[in-house]
Amino acid sequence: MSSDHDRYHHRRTLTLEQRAARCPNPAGRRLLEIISRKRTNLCISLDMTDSAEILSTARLVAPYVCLFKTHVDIVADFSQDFVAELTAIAEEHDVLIFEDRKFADIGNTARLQYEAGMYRIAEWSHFTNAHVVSGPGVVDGLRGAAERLGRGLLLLAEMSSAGSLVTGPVTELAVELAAREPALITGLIAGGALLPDTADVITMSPGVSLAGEDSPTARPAAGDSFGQQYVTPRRAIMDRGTDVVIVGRAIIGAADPVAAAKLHQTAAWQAYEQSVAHLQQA
Ligand code: 5BU
Repeated sequence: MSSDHDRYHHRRTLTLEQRAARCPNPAGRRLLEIISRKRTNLCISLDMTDSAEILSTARLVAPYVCLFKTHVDIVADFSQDFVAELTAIAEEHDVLIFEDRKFADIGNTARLQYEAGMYRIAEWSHFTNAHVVSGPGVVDGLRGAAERLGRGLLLLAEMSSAGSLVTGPVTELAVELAAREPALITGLIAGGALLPDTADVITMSPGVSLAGEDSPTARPAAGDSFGQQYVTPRRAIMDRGTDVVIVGRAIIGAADPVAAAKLHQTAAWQAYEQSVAHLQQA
């Protein structure tokens, strides 16, 4: 546990509501407002390959989440109608959309992948993310559409998978770029907060499940057969200072996804409230 505290900024000096008021990125501000209003810092990862299934699950879990995370390139019957329907559900339930595209090419190619092709991600996704392995140019490629449309960019600073090489200088570059330009780079994808909360950078963490490795009921160590590693919402939020937990199969793969969404929402929100309790007393 002490290594979590050494690595991550787990101690909060601001509530998420206070951070909304000062957030320099329009999508980030909206997200922090939604989180505070709906009392949910849970992002659902809608990793299904059938559009009807994604839409029906999105409808069911929408009241309990702040963000729908998509991988549109796995949708077998992708269409702009699908996107329009997902957007309508999101608007009705006060949810934003995050296409987990993980751009990783040179800036000009990333720009085309973001704006063009059959997906036209920039047009509908409030957030998208990028690796910085190719250098800072990828951010400049995404900048034009992001600034024009008020989108938020998230940089990958850490990954949840075993043996990840998103470490060392890659992590450092992502953190440096986010710290320098929070009006464009709304956040970091990481196991926990790599910057203090006054940096106006939102941290989102995948690899979260109530059956995470620190759960008393996890037997044996939680994960999947492809190297995914899980921690509980409590560890990600309280010990590692993350803001938003990203949960996929622990909800969409559950026998009752609505019940699982409620359980994850409650656990994540309670952990957040506990992590700011000292501020409200002060
Ligand atoms: P899961 O079903 O909760 O394991 O899904 C996790 C989701 O988060 C899935 O869509 C991944 O692509 C995504 N993810 C991740 O698991 N780990 C990472 O480091 C990053 C993204 Br970045």
